[in-house]
Amino acid sequence: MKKEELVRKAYDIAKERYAAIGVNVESALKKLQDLSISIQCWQADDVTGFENLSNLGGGGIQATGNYPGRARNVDELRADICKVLTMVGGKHRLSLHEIYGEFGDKIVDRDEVTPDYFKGWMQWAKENGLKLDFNSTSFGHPKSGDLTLANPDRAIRNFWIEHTKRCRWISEEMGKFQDDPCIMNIWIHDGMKDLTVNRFKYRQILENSLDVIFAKEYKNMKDCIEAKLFGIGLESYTVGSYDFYLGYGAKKQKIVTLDTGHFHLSESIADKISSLLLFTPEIMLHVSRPIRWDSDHVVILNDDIAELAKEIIRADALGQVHVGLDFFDASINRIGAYVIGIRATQKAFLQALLEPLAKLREYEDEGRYFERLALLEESKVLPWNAVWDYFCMVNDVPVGEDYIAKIQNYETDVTSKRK
Ligand code: RNT
Ligand code: ZN
Repeated sequence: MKKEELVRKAYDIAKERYAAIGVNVESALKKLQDLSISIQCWQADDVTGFENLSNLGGGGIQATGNYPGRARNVDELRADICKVLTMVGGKHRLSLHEIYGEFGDKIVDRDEVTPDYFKGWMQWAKENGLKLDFNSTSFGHPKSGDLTLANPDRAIRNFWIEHTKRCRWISEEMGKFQDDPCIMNIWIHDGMKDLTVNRFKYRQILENSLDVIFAKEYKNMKDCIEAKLFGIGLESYTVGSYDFYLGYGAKKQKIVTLDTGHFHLSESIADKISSLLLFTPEIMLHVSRPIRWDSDHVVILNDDIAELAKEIIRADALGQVHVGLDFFDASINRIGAYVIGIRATQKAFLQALLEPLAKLREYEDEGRYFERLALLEESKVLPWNAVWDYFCMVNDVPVGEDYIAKIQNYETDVTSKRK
């Protein structure tokens, strides 16, 4: 039997099987089709960017590995993203950092950046059916140091305030251009390596800096603030901790970004969804895979992401959650890393969308906890994979492991030639 026929047959059977437990497969597929994932541009080049500033230092993030073929310029990055898009179904977004502007040979410092450097990106995104999201960049710069927006030194602080304001302006222009809000994330590494006694002071400064940055209201962009547990070299104290940003977000109605690598490893990020939704306007996700620490491994379909997707669906919150990715593995084929991570995220949402929720809720309401656990357990092995294959087939992207060969070919023809 031809693969296409097999996929279709398995899908038909799966559909019936799901219908029997009250799950509408077609409506699940429709929702998956509409799920736009914000793809991180920085997996393509190991978070290097295209600035012409010489001294890159500070900031507590780092890609590990030196697999050949990273994108070295805007054109290569775009080509790589286009390749990735041929292997994942659905319409997606691209998340850019400020350091990915089209600066050419110019030296454009971070407090000088304007929307002009992103006009080309906007046009390209439009032509390729992508929407753009944005990030300010406070790491990897001579002025990064240990403190940026929380720096008591007024000159350094103002430099970063100016940078972040300009990033909001760029985001606004992107949002306007694409007629869809650009989601702008602010993550800063500010912290200290060792025992810190002025914790209160730096947090107060950060609050003030954010207030100044957010003073201007925009219509076509949305602000997100991302907390972190610690950074490399900044292990003892993080100014922008989760308590800090959750408090700020709840008070000032800003979106809190949940990076799945930014919490204690036994903490459930899934459990945070239903709390945040009560007190902050929306949620931004940075889906990542921490191994022992915030290692930013490629996302795979594991329990953490499966639970996270389920909590979003159970809270009926797809409309309020922006699903972004944040992993960067420089030790394997980077196109492959993207495709694995995006598809894993989609699989997690598909599983969640196929959960027999009505029945599970009924059991819970009636206090039938054995039945609830049994159905949760059995639904793990319902034929969701047949629905997944079908999704890929109708989206005209590789079914199953068929993408491996495509990525190998791209490596032979393109990325391996980048020296
Ligand atoms: C760092 C944060 C942040 C970055 C990107 C590149 O720990 O997760 O989101 O990974 O902005
Ligand atoms: Zn992140």
